[in-house]
Amino acid sequence: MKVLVTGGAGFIGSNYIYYMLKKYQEYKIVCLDLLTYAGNLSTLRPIMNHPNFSFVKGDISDRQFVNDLFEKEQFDYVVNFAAESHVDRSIKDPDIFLKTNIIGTQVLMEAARTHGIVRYHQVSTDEVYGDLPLDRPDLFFTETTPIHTSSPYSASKASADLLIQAYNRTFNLPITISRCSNNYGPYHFPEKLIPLMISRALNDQSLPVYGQGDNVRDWLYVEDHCAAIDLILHNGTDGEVYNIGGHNERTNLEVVKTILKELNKPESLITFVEDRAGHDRRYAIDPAKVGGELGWKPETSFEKGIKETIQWYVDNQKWWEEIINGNYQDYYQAMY
Ligand code: NAD
Ligand code: TDX
Repeated sequence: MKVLVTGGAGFIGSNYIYYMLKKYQEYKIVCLDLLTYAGNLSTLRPIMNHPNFSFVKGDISDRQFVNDLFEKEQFDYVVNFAAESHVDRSIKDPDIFLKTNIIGTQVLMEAARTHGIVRYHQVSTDEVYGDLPLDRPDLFFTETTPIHTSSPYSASKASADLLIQAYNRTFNLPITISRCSNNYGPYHFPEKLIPLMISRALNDQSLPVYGQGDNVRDWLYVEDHCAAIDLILHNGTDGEVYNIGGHNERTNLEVVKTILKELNKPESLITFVEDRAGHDRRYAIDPAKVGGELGWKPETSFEKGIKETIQWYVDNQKWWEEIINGNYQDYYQAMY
């Protein structure tokens, strides 16, 4: 089997490639990544010479390029992680989100339709459902929760999901979609909450918490997400959406305090800053479908996962320092 993994130089895509190479010794994995600010080849360095792995630099929204790649490689599976993924950037500069997340997805599906494929899997997000109130802990996102997006990022991901469902219905393209909650773990780009707070705390810098820090996210260790995608790719039902989450809700302030405690740093580093525009209050996934139909359940508790993640950032300081000292720094200065 030959699998195209797009966005594999990013956070979840790279973890997925490591997961797949370990699990399926007979699979060929081709990573297609544009290496935007968020893509980092050093993440894939240990497998660059792996006999079952190859890397191609390119843009998923480049029709000719993608078509030529499909023609040459004859993929069995496509797993699309490639995206502009940061909500704050989508508020500042939405255009690229439409190009990559919507057009890029359509270009991949067109190529899959033209060349034939066993399955196209879209890595989507719980953000397509909007948010839940803070005072209704009994409510969860299910696969039938209406799409109700808040940010240009989530609207672009929802648009892609709708296009994929249209390609399934109209062209019989074999697809599945997964909508996962917030991931954390190794190789997470240090603009997102958990790696940002760990890297800044290690440097004794202030930790910018939006609003009052009471927004709630449902955190899942990245390897558990990878395992769920693998199950859906191979055993999921054509045309179906699967929610993925581990019932692990925390306020942002709780997460930041956990990181500070683990690193033995003072809570005085916390700085409350202006809230994110349109800030979603609470995400919470009901994972009953993927659990019931495919037998998936998360393996890593938050207590274990966050400890290991913090240790990874302590042990791999060079990885994130290179990012922070590079182009990312200009963006970071403009934001705060
Ligand atoms: P990331 O930003 O870390 O990685 C995105 C990768 O896509 C990067 O390597 C980047 O270079 C690449 N890319 C961007 N534009 C491209 C283009 N035009 N062509 C080819 N490659 C391109 O993102 P992530 O956090 O790993 O998220 C991966 C996917 O999972 C995204 O689709 C995101 O919407 C989804 N998702 C993320 C989370 C989360 O918590 N991080 C949760 C649910 C779903
Ligand atoms: O500096 C910060 N301070 C802060 O309080 C940052 C970067 C974030 N936050 C808050 C905003 C959110 O409530 O922390 C929470 C998490 O923020 P992000 O890490 O930006 O993630 P989120 O907006 O929840 O989106 C993430 O989960 C869903 C991913 O980035 C998306 O790609 C995924 O689809």
